[in-house]
Amino acid sequence: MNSILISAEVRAALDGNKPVVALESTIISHGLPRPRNYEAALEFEEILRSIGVTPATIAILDGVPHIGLDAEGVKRIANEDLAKASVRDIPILAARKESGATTVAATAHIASLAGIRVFATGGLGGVHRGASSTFDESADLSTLAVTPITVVAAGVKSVLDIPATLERLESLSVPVIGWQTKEFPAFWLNKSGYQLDWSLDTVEQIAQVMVSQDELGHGQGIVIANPIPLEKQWDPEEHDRVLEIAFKAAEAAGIHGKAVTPFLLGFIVEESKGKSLEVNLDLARNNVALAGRIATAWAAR
Ligand code: PSU
Ligand code: MN
Repeated sequence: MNSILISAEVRAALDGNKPVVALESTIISHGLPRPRNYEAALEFEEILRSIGVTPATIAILDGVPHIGLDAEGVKRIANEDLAKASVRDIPILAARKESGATTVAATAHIASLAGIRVFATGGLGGVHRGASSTFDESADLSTLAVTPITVVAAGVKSVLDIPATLERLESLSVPVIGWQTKEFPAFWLNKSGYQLDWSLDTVEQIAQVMVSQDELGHGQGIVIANPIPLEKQWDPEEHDRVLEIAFKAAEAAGIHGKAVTPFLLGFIVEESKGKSLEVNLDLARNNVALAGRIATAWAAR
């Protein structure tokens, strides 16, 4: 494929049937503040390398979708003001030779074009509150309906409509499997109050479901819902307090559409005096580590 640049490291791992985990760049460029975002990008990659898994951080640089970034590429996604790119933006950025940080949807799509089967993120995009009138639903959901990749996420942020997101994943035939739990997590919080149909306890079982889905599914993805450990979650009362004022601030500032998520995240980090950021980093590390283990089980089967 000439239109995609796969790094030598990722190419070698894929050709050798070694474990590979895709990582998104929007979480780095829009989801985490500088300079922690740069440290986090390096740290997520290091977590994978330390367990023998090849990281494949994905971004569009000067029109070329990159799978696996060099040191310069990681610096660019952390420090440049990149556009947030979803699936529909990829061909346009390519034609215009522009750069973009890939969302879960765009990362999953590009990763799967290269045959990568496991992907770690923080939280999945989902159905926004008020979507029944705004129709604001992340393309992460519709993309997972047609993209055979296993995404490890700590659920969706509680700024979204969690039950509506779960309903949409059901409509789209995307299985949501709790990692050692039957309760869907709420990103910063270990529990959301919403139950799942399925829970798995070992990475080998997840790899086996991936095999079965390849045989019996129609090319959709799988969501592995991985709660942040209870002792590391954000204090639920503080969480509720900060979210309430974050929504009011977004409304007062007239923020709409795809600007809402980055605005709320930034506001919440400030209002929580950095606590939400620490929790965000912890849950992302937790997801990267589990994704690494799933990719290892997948490569070994
Ligand atoms: N959740 C986070 N941090 C993020 C995002 C989600 O905790 O940065 C990003 C992801 O890249 C996700 C995107 O794919 O937001 C969803 O945005 P939208 O709702 O505009 O599709
Ligand atoms: Mn949207």
